[in-house]
Amino acid sequence: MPIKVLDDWNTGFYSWWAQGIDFAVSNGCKIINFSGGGTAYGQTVARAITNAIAHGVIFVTAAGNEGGNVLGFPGSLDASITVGATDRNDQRAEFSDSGPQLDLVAPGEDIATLGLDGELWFDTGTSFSTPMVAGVCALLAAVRPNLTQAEALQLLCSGAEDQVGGITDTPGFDTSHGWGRLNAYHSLLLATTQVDQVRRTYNHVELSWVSPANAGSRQPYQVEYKSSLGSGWVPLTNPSAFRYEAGRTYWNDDGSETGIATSTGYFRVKLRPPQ
Ligand SMILES: [Ca+2]
Repeated sequence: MPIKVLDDWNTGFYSWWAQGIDFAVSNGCKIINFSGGGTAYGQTVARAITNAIAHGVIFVTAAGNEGGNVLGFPGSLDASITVGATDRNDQRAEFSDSGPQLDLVAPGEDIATLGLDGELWFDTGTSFSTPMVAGVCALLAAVRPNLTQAEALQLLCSGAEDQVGGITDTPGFDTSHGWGRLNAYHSLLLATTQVDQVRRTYNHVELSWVSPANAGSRQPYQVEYKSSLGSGWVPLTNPSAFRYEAGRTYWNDDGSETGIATSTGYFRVKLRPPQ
Protein backbone atom coordinates (compact mmCIF):
# COMPACT_ATOMS: atom_id res chain seq x y z
CA MET A 1 0.00 0.00 0.00
CA PRO A 2 1.39 3.46 -0.82
CA ILE A 3 1.43 5.74 2.24
CA LYS A 4 2.30 9.40 1.76
CA VAL A 5 4.36 10.95 4.56
CA LEU A 6 6.02 13.84 2.68
CA ASP A 7 4.57 17.05 1.26
CA ASP A 8 4.91 18.57 -2.22
CA TRP A 9 8.43 19.74 -1.31
CA ASN A 10 9.49 16.20 -0.43
CA THR A 11 9.75 17.01 3.25
CA GLY A 12 7.70 15.93 6.23
CA PHE A 13 7.63 16.02 10.02
CA TYR A 14 8.81 12.95 11.89
CA SER A 15 5.33 12.78 13.40
CA TRP A 16 3.96 12.18 9.88
CA TRP A 17 6.50 9.39 9.32
CA ALA A 18 5.51 7.76 12.61
CA GLN A 19 1.82 8.02 11.72
CA GLY A 20 2.53 6.43 8.34
CA ILE A 21 4.41 3.53 9.93
CA ASP A 22 1.65 3.04 12.52
CA PHE A 23 -0.96 3.13 9.73
CA ALA A 24 0.94 0.43 7.80
CA VAL A 25 1.18 -1.80 10.87
CA SER A 26 -2.48 -1.44 11.82
CA ASN A 27 -3.51 -2.22 8.23
CA GLY A 28 -1.67 -5.53 8.03
CA CYS A 29 1.47 -4.54 6.15
CA LYS A 30 4.30 -7.13 6.20
CA ILE A 31 7.18 -5.08 4.79
CA ILE A 32 7.78 -1.34 5.01
CA ASN A 33 10.05 0.31 2.47
CA PHE A 34 11.09 3.71 3.81
CA SER A 35 13.28 5.42 1.23
CA GLY A 36 13.78 8.55 3.30
CA GLY A 37 15.88 9.95 6.05
CA GLY A 38 16.61 12.89 8.30
CA THR A 39 19.64 14.10 10.19
CA ALA A 40 18.39 14.07 13.77
CA TYR A 41 17.23 11.18 15.95
CA GLY A 42 13.46 11.08 16.35
CA GLN A 43 11.92 9.25 19.26
CA THR A 44 8.42 8.99 17.76
CA VAL A 45 9.78 7.38 14.59
CA ALA A 46 12.06 5.03 16.54
CA ARG A 47 9.10 4.00 18.69
CA ALA A 48 6.95 3.36 15.60
CA ILE A 49 9.69 1.21 14.04
CA THR A 50 10.19 -0.79 17.24
CA ASN A 51 6.44 -1.34 17.42
CA ALA A 52 6.29 -2.39 13.75
CA ILE A 53 9.06 -4.97 14.20
CA ALA A 54 7.36 -6.27 17.36
CA HIS A 55 4.28 -6.90 15.17
CA GLY A 56 6.31 -9.01 12.72
CA VAL A 57 6.77 -6.22 10.18
CA ILE A 58 10.07 -5.96 8.32
CA PHE A 59 11.41 -2.40 8.14
CA VAL A 60 13.87 -1.48 5.38
CA THR A 61 15.32 1.99 4.96
CA ALA A 62 17.97 3.99 3.10
CA ALA A 63 21.53 4.77 4.21
CA GLY A 64 21.42 8.32 2.84
CA ASN A 65 23.15 10.18 0.02
CA GLU A 66 25.62 12.57 1.63
CA GLY A 67 28.65 10.44 0.83
CA GLY A 68 29.81 10.68 4.42
CA ASN A 69 30.34 8.35 7.32
CA VAL A 70 27.10 9.25 9.09
CA LEU A 71 23.94 7.35 8.23
CA GLY A 72 20.63 9.11 7.90
CA PHE A 73 17.88 8.52 10.42
CA PRO A 74 16.21 6.00 10.76
CA GLY A 75 18.97 4.13 8.86
CA SER A 76 21.19 4.85 11.87
CA LEU A 77 18.98 2.69 14.11
CA ASP A 78 20.27 -0.81 14.84
CA ALA A 79 16.70 -2.02 14.48
CA SER A 80 16.40 -0.94 10.82
CA ILE A 81 17.58 -2.94 7.81
CA THR A 82 19.74 -0.18 6.30
CA VAL A 83 20.66 -0.22 2.62
CA GLY A 84 23.47 1.59 0.80
CA ALA A 85 23.98 1.93 -2.95
CA THR A 86 26.26 0.39 -5.55
CA ASP A 87 26.96 1.77 -9.01
CA ARG A 88 27.01 0.23 -12.49
CA ASN A 89 30.38 -1.43 -11.76
CA ASP A 90 29.26 -3.07 -8.50
CA GLN A 91 31.34 -0.56 -6.56
CA ARG A 92 29.95 1.44 -3.65
CA ALA A 93 28.32 4.56 -5.10
CA GLU A 94 30.25 7.67 -4.02
CA PHE A 95 27.15 9.28 -2.52
CA SER A 96 26.23 6.24 -0.39
CA ASP A 97 26.61 6.94 3.32
CA SER A 98 28.67 4.65 5.54
CA GLY A 99 28.35 3.60 9.13
CA PRO A 100 28.33 0.72 11.58
CA GLN A 101 24.55 0.26 11.22
CA LEU A 102 24.76 -0.22 7.43
CA ASP A 103 23.58 -3.77 6.69
CA LEU A 104 24.08 -4.30 2.96
CA VAL A 105 24.24 -2.52 -0.41
CA ALA A 106 22.14 -2.84 -3.58
CA PRO A 107 22.12 -1.15 -7.00
CA GLY A 108 21.25 2.54 -6.71
CA GLU A 109 22.54 4.30 -9.81
CA ASP A 110 20.47 5.04 -12.94
CA ILE A 111 17.61 2.83 -11.79
CA ALA A 112 14.56 2.72 -14.06
CA THR A 113 11.44 4.06 -12.36
CA LEU A 114 8.25 5.93 -13.18
CA GLY A 115 7.74 9.66 -12.87
CA LEU A 116 4.58 11.25 -11.45
CA ASP A 117 2.83 11.26 -14.81
CA GLY A 118 3.96 7.76 -15.71
CA GLU A 119 6.95 8.49 -17.91
CA LEU A 120 10.14 6.45 -17.63
CA TRP A 121 12.81 7.95 -15.37
CA PHE A 122 16.29 6.86 -14.44
CA ASP A 123 17.11 7.98 -10.97
CA THR A 124 19.95 7.60 -8.49
CA GLY A 125 20.25 7.30 -4.72
CA THR A 126 20.03 4.89 -1.82
CA SER A 127 16.25 5.47 -2.05
CA PHE A 128 16.36 3.23 -5.12
CA SER A 129 18.54 0.58 -3.49
CA THR A 130 16.18 0.23 -0.56
CA PRO A 131 13.15 -1.14 -2.46
CA MET A 132 15.39 -3.76 -4.11
CA VAL A 133 16.04 -5.15 -0.65
CA ALA A 134 12.41 -4.70 0.42
CA GLY A 135 11.40 -6.61 -2.73
CA VAL A 136 13.72 -9.48 -1.82
CA CYS A 137 12.19 -9.44 1.67
CA ALA A 138 8.80 -9.99 -0.02
CA LEU A 139 10.22 -13.02 -1.83
CA LEU A 140 11.68 -14.33 1.43
CA ALA A 141 8.36 -13.80 3.21
CA ALA A 142 6.65 -15.74 0.41
CA VAL A 143 8.62 -18.85 1.38
CA ARG A 144 8.67 -18.00 5.11
CA PRO A 145 5.40 -16.22 5.93
CA ASN A 146 6.36 -15.66 9.57
CA LEU A 147 9.70 -14.12 8.66
CA THR A 148 10.89 -11.67 11.31
CA GLN A 149 13.11 -8.62 10.99
CA ALA A 150 16.01 -10.54 12.56
CA GLU A 151 15.55 -13.53 10.24
CA ALA A 152 15.25 -11.31 7.16
CA LEU A 153 18.43 -9.52 8.15
CA GLN A 154 20.28 -12.79 8.64
CA LEU A 155 19.14 -14.16 5.26
CA LEU A 156 19.95 -10.93 3.41
CA CYS A 157 23.37 -10.50 4.99
CA SER A 158 24.38 -14.18 4.79
CA GLY A 159 23.43 -14.24 1.11
CA ALA A 160 25.03 -10.90 0.23
CA GLU A 161 28.18 -11.06 -1.87
CA ASP A 162 31.25 -9.83 -0.04
CA GLN A 163 34.40 -8.29 -1.57
CA VAL A 164 32.81 -7.39 -4.90
CA GLY A 165 33.20 -3.65 -4.26
CA GLY A 166 36.93 -3.19 -4.80
CA ILE A 167 39.68 -2.61 -2.25
CA THR A 168 37.42 -0.82 0.22
CA ASP A 169 35.18 -3.91 0.38
CA THR A 170 37.33 -5.66 2.95
CA PRO A 171 36.56 -9.27 3.97
CA GLY A 172 33.43 -9.59 6.07
CA PHE A 173 31.48 -6.64 7.41
CA ASP A 174 32.74 -3.17 6.59
CA THR A 175 31.06 0.16 7.18
CA SER A 176 30.92 1.08 3.45
CA HIS A 177 29.25 -2.11 2.18
CA GLY A 178 27.76 -3.68 5.30
CA TRP A 179 27.80 -7.44 4.73
CA GLY A 180 27.99 -7.06 0.95
CA ARG A 181 25.87 -6.58 -2.15
CA LEU A 182 22.35 -8.00 -2.20
CA ASN A 183 21.97 -11.37 -3.93
CA ALA A 184 18.32 -12.41 -4.08
CA TYR A 185 19.03 -15.95 -5.29
CA HIS A 186 21.51 -16.66 -2.51
CA SER A 187 19.16 -15.36 0.16
CA LEU A 188 16.25 -17.40 -1.20
CA LEU A 189 18.41 -20.53 -1.25
CA LEU A 190 19.34 -19.89 2.37
CA ALA A 191 15.67 -19.35 3.27
CA THR A 192 14.80 -22.76 1.86
CA THR A 193 17.74 -24.65 3.40
CA GLN A 194 16.74 -28.24 4.00
CA VAL A 195 18.82 -31.36 4.46
CA ASP A 196 18.02 -33.49 1.42
CA GLN A 197 20.69 -36.20 1.66
CA VAL A 198 21.64 -38.25 4.70
CA ARG A 199 24.23 -41.00 4.72
CA ARG A 200 24.57 -42.84 7.96
CA THR A 201 26.68 -45.81 9.00
CA TYR A 202 27.44 -47.20 12.45
CA ASN A 203 30.11 -44.58 13.16
CA HIS A 204 29.52 -41.87 10.59
CA VAL A 205 26.84 -39.34 9.63
CA GLU A 206 26.91 -37.18 6.52
CA LEU A 207 24.23 -34.57 5.83
CA SER A 208 24.08 -32.36 2.76
CA TRP A 209 21.88 -29.68 1.26
CA VAL A 210 21.67 -27.25 -1.65
CA SER A 211 23.55 -24.02 -0.90
CA PRO A 212 24.62 -20.74 -2.56
CA ALA A 213 27.82 -20.52 -4.57
CA ASN A 214 29.42 -18.30 -1.93
CA ALA A 215 28.68 -20.61 1.01
CA GLY A 216 32.34 -21.64 1.24
CA SER A 217 33.47 -18.08 1.94
CA ARG A 218 30.49 -17.07 4.09
CA GLN A 219 30.10 -20.35 6.04
CA PRO A 220 26.53 -19.45 6.98
CA TYR A 221 25.42 -22.72 8.55
CA GLN A 222 25.22 -24.32 11.95
CA VAL A 223 24.25 -27.93 12.54
CA GLU A 224 22.41 -28.85 15.71
CA TYR A 225 21.69 -32.20 17.31
CA LYS A 226 19.44 -33.68 19.91
CA SER A 227 19.51 -37.21 21.19
CA SER A 228 15.75 -37.58 21.68
CA LEU A 229 12.62 -35.65 20.82
CA GLY A 230 12.31 -34.39 24.36
CA SER A 231 15.82 -33.05 24.73
CA GLY A 232 17.15 -29.65 23.68
CA TRP A 233 19.06 -28.82 20.51
CA VAL A 234 22.83 -28.71 20.96
CA PRO A 235 24.93 -26.77 18.42
CA LEU A 236 27.81 -28.77 16.93
CA THR A 237 30.63 -26.32 16.60
CA ASN A 238 33.44 -28.06 14.75
CA PRO A 239 33.95 -25.95 11.56
CA SER A 240 36.05 -28.66 9.92
CA ALA A 241 32.97 -30.89 9.80
CA PHE A 242 31.70 -28.75 6.88
CA ARG A 243 32.74 -29.25 3.27
CA TYR A 244 31.65 -26.79 0.58
CA GLU A 245 31.27 -27.81 -3.04
CA ALA A 246 29.65 -25.96 -5.94
CA GLY A 247 26.02 -25.51 -5.00
CA ARG A 248 26.07 -28.01 -2.12
CA THR A 249 27.28 -28.10 1.46
CA TYR A 250 28.22 -31.31 3.30
CA TRP A 251 28.48 -31.85 7.02
CA ASN A 252 30.27 -34.89 8.35
CA ASP A 253 30.65 -36.32 11.78
CA ASP A 254 32.59 -39.44 12.59
CA GLY A 255 31.40 -39.45 16.18
CA SER A 256 34.56 -37.83 17.51
CA GLU A 257 32.89 -34.54 18.35
CA THR A 258 30.05 -35.76 20.49
CA GLY A 259 29.92 -39.50 20.13
CA ILE A 260 26.53 -39.04 18.52
CA ALA A 261 26.92 -40.92 15.29
CA THR A 262 26.57 -44.32 16.89
CA SER A 263 23.28 -43.46 18.56
CA THR A 264 19.88 -42.54 17.23
CA GLY A 265 19.22 -38.83 17.19
CA TYR A 266 18.03 -35.83 15.25
CA PHE A 267 19.93 -33.24 13.26
CA ARG A 268 18.95 -29.88 11.82
CA VAL A 269 20.76 -27.19 9.90
CA LYS A 270 20.22 -23.52 10.69
CA LEU A 271 21.75 -20.23 9.69
CA ARG A 272 24.10 -18.60 12.11
CA PRO A 273 24.68 -14.83 12.32
CA PRO A 274 27.04 -13.60 9.53
CA GLN A 275 30.69 -13.70 10.59
CA1 LIG B 1 33.00 -6.49 2.96
